[in-house]
Amino acid sequence: MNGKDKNRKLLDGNDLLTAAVLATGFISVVGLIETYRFNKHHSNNGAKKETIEITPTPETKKTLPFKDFVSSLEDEIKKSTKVFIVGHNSPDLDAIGSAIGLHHLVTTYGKKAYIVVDDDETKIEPGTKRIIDENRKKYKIINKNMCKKLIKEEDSPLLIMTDVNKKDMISLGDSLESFRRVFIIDHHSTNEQTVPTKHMYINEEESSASEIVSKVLFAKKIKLVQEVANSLLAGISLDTKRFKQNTTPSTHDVAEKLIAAGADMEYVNNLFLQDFETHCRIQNLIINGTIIKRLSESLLSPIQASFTFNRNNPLEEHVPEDYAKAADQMLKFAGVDAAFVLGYVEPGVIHVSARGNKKVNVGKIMDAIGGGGNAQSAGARIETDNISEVESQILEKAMMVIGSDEKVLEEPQVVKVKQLKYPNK
Ligand SMILES: [Mn+2]
Repeated sequence: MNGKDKNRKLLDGNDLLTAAVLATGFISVVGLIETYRFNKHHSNNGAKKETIEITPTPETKKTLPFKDFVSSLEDEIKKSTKVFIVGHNSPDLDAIGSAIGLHHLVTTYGKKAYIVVDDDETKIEPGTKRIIDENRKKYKIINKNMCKKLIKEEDSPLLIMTDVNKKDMISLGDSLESFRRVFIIDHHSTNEQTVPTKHMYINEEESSASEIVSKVLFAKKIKLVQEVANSLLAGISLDTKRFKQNTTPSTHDVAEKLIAAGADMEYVNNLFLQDFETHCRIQNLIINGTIIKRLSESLLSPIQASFTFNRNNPLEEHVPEDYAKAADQMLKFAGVDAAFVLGYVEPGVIHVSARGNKKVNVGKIMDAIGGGGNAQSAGARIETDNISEVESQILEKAMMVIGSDEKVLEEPQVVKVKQLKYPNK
């Protein structure tokens, strides 16, 4: 190993890569520093079984036992007239699903609740967008400006953060002092960006924020309505990759109760259908500009990487999620050990999504061009007008990183992907 083998930087979670990473469900592995963990899952009936082991961290990073959290949340809701609920930026089904569940909780106590979503809605995932559109009126989904106006009229509003615990990942990060209290419900690890509050329930053993909120509603024996049950089930489905990972017996128990309360599995499944337009956009990107380059010659097998950008229309802009999805797809092909997809997200700003298998540490490669991430999933954001130059840079760094223990070829061998020709009228 050579001197370039320095420690990789961890992303702090507020850049575009995070948005892309969030969209592809990799949040748990990027830039999150684990500081403490629960010993055991809490039990649903509130029996105080768990012992919480916490490394010396500030007082405010302590998470409350579930039962204590629920009763303090209940007390504070009762004292409030307006409660605001916010999930992470670039909301997904878990952020919005758990927020709708919390809205239902608050209104059950006869209080007003608002869900704050301040994102460009054209960039929100279609399933999440559908839930927002269908529930906007009844569940009072408002933007940050509207929220600020409402806060002004209020003496002591309450804020509940869900599916997020960090200040730089919410739209209200700069308005926290306007709230009397901040509550946090989350299943992600904490770090120095975590909002300091005594009122937090963070359990990384839970599948999702929606699972936690469901347990709060069940603990309070609150009757659900169909759209609440649907939204919560959608959140759990997303974060468990449809019950394929991160599930515990209690996750299935909660899902069963949500279905009994009226959740419609077919409705939830439909939220995951891939949007045809998105599919075409991503295939178009891949078809119009993918080349496969051999990076090194190994005795057993060569290492190859795919490089994708729209070579027919290099200035074309996409949302970062498109690049992330394209890179995920390219890595599924035999003979592709690393995939780099790049393109503009706005004029003069290029986003790179990188994915690697065990042979290629794309985190190191992205680090070398000023980005970051982990070994198998990383990215970068570069201000430039020269996309070909970025591609050459990545190629050069990739060969350097791989070449540290491989014999590097003088000239990379290029395999061109045949372009499809559509008849022009
Ligand atoms: Mn989540």
